[in-house]
Amino acid sequence: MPKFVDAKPYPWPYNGDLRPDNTALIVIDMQVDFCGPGGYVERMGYDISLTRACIQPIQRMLTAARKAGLTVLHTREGHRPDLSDLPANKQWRSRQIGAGIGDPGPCGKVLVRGEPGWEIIPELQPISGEIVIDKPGKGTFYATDIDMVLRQRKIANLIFTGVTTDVCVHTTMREANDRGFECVLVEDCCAATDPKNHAAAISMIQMQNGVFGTVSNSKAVIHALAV
Ligand code: C5J
Repeated sequence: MPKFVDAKPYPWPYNGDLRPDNTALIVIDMQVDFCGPGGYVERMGYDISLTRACIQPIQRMLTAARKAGLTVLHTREGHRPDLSDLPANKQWRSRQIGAGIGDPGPCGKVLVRGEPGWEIIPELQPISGEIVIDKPGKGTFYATDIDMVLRQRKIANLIFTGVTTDVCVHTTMREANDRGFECVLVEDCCAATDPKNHAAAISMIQMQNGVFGTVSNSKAVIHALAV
């Protein structure tokens, strides 16, 4: 019996093959640096109440995904403590806006692995058995083993949540789509540093009858996982 999530522009997944063993929830970069006080995003001058708005919806999604037995993955953007994997232009740009990656701050060195700012926020801590992917870039498929992990588990469908909608979530969704994964972005479980960019990112997914996948909301996804 085919099973779909209500989504726009098309019900997801395209083929109705929605099962716990072929579907993963991915929670992108819900780290102190992106949604905590004194982290990277706040130091750049953005309002973290925007990036924090998706915490409760993600908590609900996590509860539903765990109950349904989905694979759950969490990602963390961050660099090696010696910064040997930090491109010079990325560091330069971050310094121009006052939040130099690798520089000390209230949450330790910005976006550096092992520092307090790099940790996943307490509200969304992974539990035993969940997969954590560390990535040096915006996309989760570049310089990581996520593709191998997903193929080993025979995952076909990916549910996207996290921050920021227009940067790491979008980049990862595009990468996954190019690799043949069937993607849905959960609108209220994602957030950006600028609501206009969040809306634009959603609109970009929905053009061309879902050029990178489709868009749903936590209520619809949770409902589909429960039936
Ligand atoms: C950004 C991210 N926005 N996680 N990273 O720099 O989206």
